[in-house]
Amino acid sequence: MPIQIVRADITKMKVDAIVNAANETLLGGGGVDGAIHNAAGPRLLEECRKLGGCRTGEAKITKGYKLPCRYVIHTVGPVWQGGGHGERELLESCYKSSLMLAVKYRCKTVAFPLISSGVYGYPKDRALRVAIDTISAFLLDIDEMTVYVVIFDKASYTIGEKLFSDIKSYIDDRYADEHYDASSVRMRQYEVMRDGRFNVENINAKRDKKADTQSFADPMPTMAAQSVPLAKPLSLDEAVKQLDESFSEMLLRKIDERGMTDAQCYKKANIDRKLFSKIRSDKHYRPSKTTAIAFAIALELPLDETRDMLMKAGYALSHSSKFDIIIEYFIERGNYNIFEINEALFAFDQSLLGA
Ligand code: AR6
Repeated sequence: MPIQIVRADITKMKVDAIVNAANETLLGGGGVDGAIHNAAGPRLLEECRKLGGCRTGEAKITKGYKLPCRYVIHTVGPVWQGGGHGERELLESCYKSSLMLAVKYRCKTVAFPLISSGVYGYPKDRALRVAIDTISAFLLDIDEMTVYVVIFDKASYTIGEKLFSDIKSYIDDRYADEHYDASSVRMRQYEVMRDGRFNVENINAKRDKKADTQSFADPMPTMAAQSVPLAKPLSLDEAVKQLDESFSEMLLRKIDERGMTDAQCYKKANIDRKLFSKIRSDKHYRPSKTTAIAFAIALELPLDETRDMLMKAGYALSHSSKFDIIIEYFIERGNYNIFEINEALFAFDQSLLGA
């Protein structure tokens, strides 16, 4: 997944480069800067002394010393002064300058803290938005790089924001239906089995062999049973033959119908090129649920088409899963920004979209 939001201590991350939220002297300080210097050992400071400082919005690179990463990219974020003093532009520039250095040093994996969002006072929700927007725009032109946005202290993070309280009440409303939904689906499944009609689970199991490694537990994986044509009992062989367009075929058809290029689609889906190629070249590829939804979002499919597409991969959306309800929330509002969706999923401790 090209961009991942993770909760971690950045000093522990085994990536090519971590980014330090430094100050203009580059001689260390508190917050993440202090933690990085502590973990790297005194030779980091020795190298920093030779750099002659760094201007706000710019970045410089050093080795990682005792850290598990190869490099530390030091950037200096703006001090928040209410938002009217070019803070956003300077913060964007921190991300861009750091990423340019990462490319120059052939880094494939880079981890950023939320620059300026601690001592420098940039509101965390806005700092996260700037991080995600800037990194995703940068990655449009770069393949094969994974960028981690590291959130350290979740308690203070965005959950109090309006968007999230809206989502919370949306979830609360939908959860009310949960028991009804789950039991009615189980009942339909039971009826299908009892009538001796073919068992979709067997077919799904057969296709599961091709599932990618990042599996995602679907709360009701057999819900696909509802829409399978059930005119007369079929043997398993016959049933398999009747499986119509596969996920991969549907995906490629929709990309064409929308006049998108493959790259536009997988980038918008936050999926890396390698995984996309696998799906493209294997007609029977069965993606994880998060991957399947990521493509539905990239294609801006309405809810019914999203459901169809998920069904092709053996999944459903249900009201007994917070994850599913959050996805529904965004699709219903026509908000197909995968990074915003991921921020919300992250805030609710759910798996993120993408690979
Ligand atoms: N891993 C990941 N994120 C962290 C960690 C960690 N170990 N520790 C803190 N954070 P800050 P700034 C988060 O204050 O606002 C220093 O003194 C933290 O929760 O480190 O850019 C410098 O020398 C917050 O979200 O950096 C400068 O003088 C984010 O990192 C000044 O602070 C950034 O918080 C820079 O202030």
